[in-house]
Amino acid sequence: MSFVLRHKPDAIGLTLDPQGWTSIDELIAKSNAAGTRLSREDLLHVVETSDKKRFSVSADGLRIRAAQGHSVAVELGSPAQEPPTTLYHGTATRFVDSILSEGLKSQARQQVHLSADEATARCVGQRHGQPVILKIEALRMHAQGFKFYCADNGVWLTDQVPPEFLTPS
Ligand code: HQG
Repeated sequence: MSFVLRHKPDAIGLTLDPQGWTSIDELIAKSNAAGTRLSREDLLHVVETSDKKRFSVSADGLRIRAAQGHSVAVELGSPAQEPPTTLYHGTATRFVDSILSEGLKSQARQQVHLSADEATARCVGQRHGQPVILKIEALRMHAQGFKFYCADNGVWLTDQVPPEFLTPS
């Protein structure tokens, strides 16, 4: 579901609307047609048990989208918000020199992903290797005009973090 809803909807002939939503019935039908068995119960089970609440279902129960993490262009539609004073980014030791010199970039995703707490950032960083937590002066960035968005699941998103707002913790 992450692969299709974040990165490659066309792999099963699916289209996402500009906000990343797609029909649940269509996702199920196209997934099964492409050889990955998926029932409505399976889908709802994934939505309910995803540890990071990766997927949102629309209020009418008809549509689904990934809450964040997209590499395809989507406008999640949440308004820019004032962030907490500090946000955190978990990465791996081998990326730190580059990040401290050129800042945090969104790489293959649409935006840089930031966590509200250090424990979550550590989990994110561990996916890449020996984790390092970077502290981001988010409120100071906001005061200087950088925009922050909070995804449906509480992950904070911004376009980039210049090095002057970053410190290793
Ligand atoms: C690094 C997961 C060198 C960045 C997580 C990261 C998150 C740089 C990697 C979500 C750099 C990109 C996103 C620079 C950034 N030089 N390296 N200038 N700027 N990087 O996977 O934040 O489990 O695209 O530090 O929990 O790790 O999939 O981003 O290490 O919420 O739901 O480039 O994905 O969620 O890696 O993870 P990613 P991320 P899910």
